[in-house]
Amino acid sequence: MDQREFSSCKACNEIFALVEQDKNLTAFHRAEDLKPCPFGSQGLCCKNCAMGPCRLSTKEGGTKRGVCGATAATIAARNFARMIAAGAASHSDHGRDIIKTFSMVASGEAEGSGYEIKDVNKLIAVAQDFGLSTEGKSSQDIAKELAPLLVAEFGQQEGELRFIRRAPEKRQALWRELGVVPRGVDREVVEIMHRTHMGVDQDAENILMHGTRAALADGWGGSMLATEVQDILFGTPIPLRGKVNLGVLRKDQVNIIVHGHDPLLSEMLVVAAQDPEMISQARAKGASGINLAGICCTANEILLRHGIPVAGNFLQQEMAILTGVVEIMVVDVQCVMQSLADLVQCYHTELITTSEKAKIPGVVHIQFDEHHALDIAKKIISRGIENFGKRNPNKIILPKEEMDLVAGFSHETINYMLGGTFRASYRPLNDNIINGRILGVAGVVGCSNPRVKHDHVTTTLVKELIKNNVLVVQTGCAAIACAKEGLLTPEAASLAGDGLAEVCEAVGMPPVLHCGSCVDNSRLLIAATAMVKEGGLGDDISDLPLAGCAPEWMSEKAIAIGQYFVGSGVFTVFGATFPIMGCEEVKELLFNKFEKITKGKWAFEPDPIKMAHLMIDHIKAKRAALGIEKKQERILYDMAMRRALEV
Ligand code: BF8
Repeated sequence: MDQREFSSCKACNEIFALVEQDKNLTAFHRAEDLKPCPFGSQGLCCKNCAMGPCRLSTKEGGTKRGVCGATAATIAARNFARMIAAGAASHSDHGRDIIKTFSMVASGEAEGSGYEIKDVNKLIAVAQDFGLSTEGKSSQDIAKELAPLLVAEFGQQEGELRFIRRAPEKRQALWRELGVVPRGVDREVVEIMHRTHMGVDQDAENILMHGTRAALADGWGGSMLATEVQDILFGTPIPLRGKVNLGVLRKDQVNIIVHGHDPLLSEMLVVAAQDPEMISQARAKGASGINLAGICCTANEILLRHGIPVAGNFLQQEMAILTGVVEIMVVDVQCVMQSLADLVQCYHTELITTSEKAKIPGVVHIQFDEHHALDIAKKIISRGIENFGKRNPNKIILPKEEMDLVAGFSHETINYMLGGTFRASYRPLNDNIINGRILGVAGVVGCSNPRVKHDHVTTTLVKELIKNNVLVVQTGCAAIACAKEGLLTPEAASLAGDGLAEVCEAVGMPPVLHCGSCVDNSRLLIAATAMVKEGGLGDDISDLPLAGCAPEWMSEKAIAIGQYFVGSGVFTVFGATFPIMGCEEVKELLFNKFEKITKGKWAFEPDPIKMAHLMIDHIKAKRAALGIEKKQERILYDMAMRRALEV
């Protein structure tokens, strides 16, 4: 394939135009060379015991059972559930690390480490959710009482997670009726691993119902805890301007890239990169300054809170090294390609791992320690400064592409943005949906995947949605894809349908709202709940004119997210590929039967325009069910009409 077909990102194409095609160069090239296994990709390969691996066939006369007798449905459901387990574990273990640091701050152990409580209001709100009285207590005292309760959520053996009570009452009742109210994520994930062990749960629906429970333990548990406590420690995002794409790297500065998911170290790198002493060290080496930029969700975290530029999304981690101007790439956990270790060998770039959970052979490891976070951040930046002079000028390919964006739409911000400072609420959003200016809301999230044209699927879909007056909320790498296309600017309202454009112009907001990293999909659950609670759009998340999708997904975390949205009553469409397509029975369960059970369901559609219209049709059906299918013209009431309203 022509390399230009790999991506619709202009910066990536600038690099492809200048590098030799080499089958090992990037994930794009390796994906061309390495075709997916036809059994595994359809969910039909079971390697859960040593009698196999067993590969079942969809073909007439092909193998229909594994050595133990397991059917395609059992195998596909087990594989799917294990993806949920891995995804939920990843988000939630990230959350646990954040809470470990919060506990340190609470106990006073963090003195001098650089961490503190930044959002006292959120601390109080979360403490109250946990039943603590906060009246007259200092934030330190509240944090001290709250910390052990937060830690206990992960390992809770019986009962219900606290944040479940944030969901609409009707949803909670349905979960209780179905027996899927989650306990601690540790327990739910362990139970998935048990159930999917050889010879345990062999009923596909039963396996997937437990998968739902574990996914809910992530969305309404581990991920939500991560988001809320990150906001407490680092501040709740508010809209700010930023820049995105490889053009944010600077030829005359020391470029430090943070990559991964955990903001604990990157928050301190933000502080260290602004330290006058570090800047003068950089100047002494001939650089004009220190330029911190991000890749993947760590990028989203520090973009949303500090406006730090984003160098790119998942498939741009290798591209960033290929620019030849990155002094250090510092990584923590998740979505870090092992190929980086080889790639940096050809450049002056130093790759540094920092988590004991995520080491790469042959790569420098500087262990992160919360107690000395700022010192470690400075040490890493000093190494970058030392590296600045080692660039090979012949290897520099620095694309000019960079784009402005607005990010930072937390649930709290949406409240103020649409409701105003004096009457913060979701009323104006609901009203604009009811009157038809906004058709509905779509969550467009997830990764980039070299099996499809990079960024193209996501951006084509989002343009079609906003053209049809669907307000788009985003997280993760999908948000970065749209940011690169300029869709996260207020000016993008010109691409929206008349109704959505009118609302965006009145408020000064983009038609596509960047709500954060992948763990921040929990913000979307809270926003959907706020819409229900505001009134006028039904009494459950499943009543809302709302749909979700991950057009270019690739990670197990995306499956966990998808399942907690489906389990929360949301119609959720995935593109690229779907891991159970070889099994009709599991397809029927996820694509149809789940709608009767959880009132949410999955769909698979790789074509972006068709995907957009599946979502739009769903939104229209929900509007019809609510009786708001027709756009209502604004009526100016005269006094007689007002009197008639009195009851
Ligand atoms: O957690 S969107 S590629 S970076 S998995 Fe990874 Fe996917 Fe990006 Fe963030 Ni989410």
